[in-house]
Amino acid sequence: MATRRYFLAASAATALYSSSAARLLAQGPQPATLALAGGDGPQMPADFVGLSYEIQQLTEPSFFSPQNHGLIEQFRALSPHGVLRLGGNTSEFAWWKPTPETPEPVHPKTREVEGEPPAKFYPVTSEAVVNLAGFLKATGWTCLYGINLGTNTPERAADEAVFVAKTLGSSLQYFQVGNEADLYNRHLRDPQTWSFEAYLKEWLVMARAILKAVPSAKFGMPDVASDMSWLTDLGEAWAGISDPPPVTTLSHHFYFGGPATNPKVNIPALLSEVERTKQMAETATAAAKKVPGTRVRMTEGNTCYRGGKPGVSDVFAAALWSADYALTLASYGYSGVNLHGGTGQSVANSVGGVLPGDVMLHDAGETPDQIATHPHPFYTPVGTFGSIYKLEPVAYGLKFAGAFSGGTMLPVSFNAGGVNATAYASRLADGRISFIVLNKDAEKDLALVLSLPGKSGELNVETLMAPALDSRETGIYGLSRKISVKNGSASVTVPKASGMRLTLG
Ligand code: BDP
Repeated sequence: MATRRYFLAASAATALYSSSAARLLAQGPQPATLALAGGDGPQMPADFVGLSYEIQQLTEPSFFSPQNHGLIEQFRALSPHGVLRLGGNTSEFAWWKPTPETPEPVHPKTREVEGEPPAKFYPVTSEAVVNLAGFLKATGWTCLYGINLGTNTPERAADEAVFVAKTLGSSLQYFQVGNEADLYNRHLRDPQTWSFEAYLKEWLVMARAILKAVPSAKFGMPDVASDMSWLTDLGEAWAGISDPPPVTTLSHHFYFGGPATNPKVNIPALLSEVERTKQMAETATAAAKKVPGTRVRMTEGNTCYRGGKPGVSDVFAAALWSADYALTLASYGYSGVNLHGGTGQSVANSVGGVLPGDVMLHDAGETPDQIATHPHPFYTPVGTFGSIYKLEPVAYGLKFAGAFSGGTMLPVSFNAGGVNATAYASRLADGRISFIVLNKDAEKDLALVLSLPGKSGELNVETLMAPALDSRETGIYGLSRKISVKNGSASVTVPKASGMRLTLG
């Protein structure tokens, strides 16, 4: 069955190829050149690929559990060694309930603002953490575990950390204390006094309490929503902290735009975003140099905040974006990328109860049945349809980029000849050289000449494609067709709106 499905997929890809070849004759492919620029770039960790879920997902202990075979299968299909990050806006409303008898603590007051969860507190139980441990073992993934900083006490944080560390064992990479603290001025702290300095002070108290109880604990921080100056400030402050807790990761989030009603969140804009990503990566990697032993990870992000935008977040364009975004960050030396998602309910709760994308679809006249065909949230990498789980386009992009995991990024010299395309290369863990070309252009095919001085042989071809940029279907297809390298050069057409991976040998 699997073979037959694969065969059908591959022939669909060939058919797509021929139809784009016909269109290409009409317009003519645009010449482009690609070569290795020399030298080695950063190493891309084997566990670069990651997902991010709300901590509130743990209120359903059967979700991350060794019995949830469908979800385990999709995690493994996405990556054999991924990283599950648990956090999100809901992490500030979680309380640790180690036993059924543990009473609910008195919570501090929070303000109700648009886009943030209302003051509905919920317990995280030891049963959920035990199940999570089994889920991680079954997937081969590790975990970044988020602990409430917004409405917690150091004692409860330490208690939870002890149980989590003991239960997850080597599946726990580190603790993240606080989610998007740069936005606490909205609903959790006094806007007059809240600042990076105030955050660092609170964070140190929590981290030290955890460390005292779990001497092996490691941390990632500051997990900002968007204020990258907090990473710079952290880099500046680090040398002055006496006996700092062990931080392995500087983290930040990234959403291309939002919310769904924002007309600026559209496919052409998503596929031409480059500058902001690069600027953020430059700021973050410069800060990480000042905090010894750290790398940067983009721990939560996606195409469109407040749950994504139908027609942008849940279509093939999101796959080309995620592939490009992940490889850009790998080129900067990031340790990984975690795309946010989960169930519709947990993400709706994280943004105040409703997904703006649902309101949009309803206003556009879609029936509840039609709306239910979209993944919820719209940006989720793994769609949940009842008990069926499915990799969505944005996950295929991350998987496509993830093929370079474990290798060394190799700088390239790429002339795209006016086409909206990007290119990356890697020396894979097995030593083979592999290129990824992402043709994000809606109109132009790329006639690529790949220069491989002194090499001969054949290039294996794998494609990331779909019928159209706004198609809900996406696939990665290994083609039986090989491309020969003659006199150190190979020619291949990369059709518009598609990705291609070319691997030598
Ligand atoms: C982030 C939050 C996360 C939300 C997401 C969104 O950390 O909980 O689900 O935005 O708005 O800022 O979609």
